[in-house]
Amino acid sequence: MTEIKLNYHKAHFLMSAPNIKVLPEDSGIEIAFAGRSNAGKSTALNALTNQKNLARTSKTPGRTQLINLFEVEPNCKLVDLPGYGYAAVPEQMKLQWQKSLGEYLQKRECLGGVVILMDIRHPLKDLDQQMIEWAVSADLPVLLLLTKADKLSQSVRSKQVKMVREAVLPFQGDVQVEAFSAQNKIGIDKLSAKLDQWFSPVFS
Ligand SMILES: Nc1nc2c(ncn2[C@@H]2O[C@H](COP(=O)(O)OP(=O)(O)O)[C@@H](O)[C@H]2O)c(=O)[nH]1
Ligand SMILES: [Mg+2]
Repeated sequence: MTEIKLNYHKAHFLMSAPNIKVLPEDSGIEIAFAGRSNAGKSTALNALTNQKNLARTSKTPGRTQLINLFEVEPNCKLVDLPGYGYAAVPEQMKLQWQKSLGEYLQKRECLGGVVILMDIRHPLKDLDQQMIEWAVSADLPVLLLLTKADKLSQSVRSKQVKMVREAVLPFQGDVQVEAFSAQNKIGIDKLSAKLDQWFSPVFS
C-alpha cells in the first residue's frame, strides 16, 4: 500500500448537514468521528487540525445537533457526528438519532473508518458499545480514543487502556485502542497515522 502523510492542519469546514439524508455525494473517503456528548470530540478535531475553532468546543454538551463535514484534501473528509447520550435530549429524539447513526454506518459506501471517542474515566457505555457493534458489523475499522488521558496518572492510564483493549476483544473487529489528550498532546500522532492509513486508497 502507498504510504501517504496528509497535512491535517489544512483541513477546512465544508458544510453542515441536518441529517444523513442530505450528505454530499457518497464518494471519496469519509472518516466519521463519534462519541457521547462531552467526550472531547470537538477538542480532538481541533487538536488534530491545530485549529482553535474548527469544530466548536462547548462546555454545554449536546448543543451540536448538525453533522459537520471538513475537507482535508479533495476526496478526504472528516465527519463530526452529533454526540449521543446527552441526558437533556428528549427520548424520542435520541432514538431517532441512534437510528440514523446506525443507518449511516451501515449504508454510507465512502465510509473508511470510525473514530470513537470515550472519556478514559468512563469508557464503554451502552451507546459506545452499540457504536462499536455497528461499525464492526459493517466491516469498518475502528479507532477508540480514550480522551482526557491527562486527567489520570501514567499508571492508572495504562491500566485503563489495557482494560479497554481486553474489553473490546469480543467484538472481533479491527479495533485499535489508544489513550488521547488534546491538552497534553497524547495520541495525536496515532490518530493521524490511522487516518493516513484509512485515506490511502484515495491516492492509490
Ligand atoms: N483535561 C482535558 N479536558 C478535555 C480534553 N478534551 C476535551 N476536554 C474538555 O471536555 C469538555 C468537552 O469537550 P468537547 O470537545 O466540547 O466535547 P464534545 O461534546 O465531545 O465535542 C470541554 O470542557 C473540554 O475542554 C482533554 O484532552 N483534556
Ligand atoms: Mg462537540
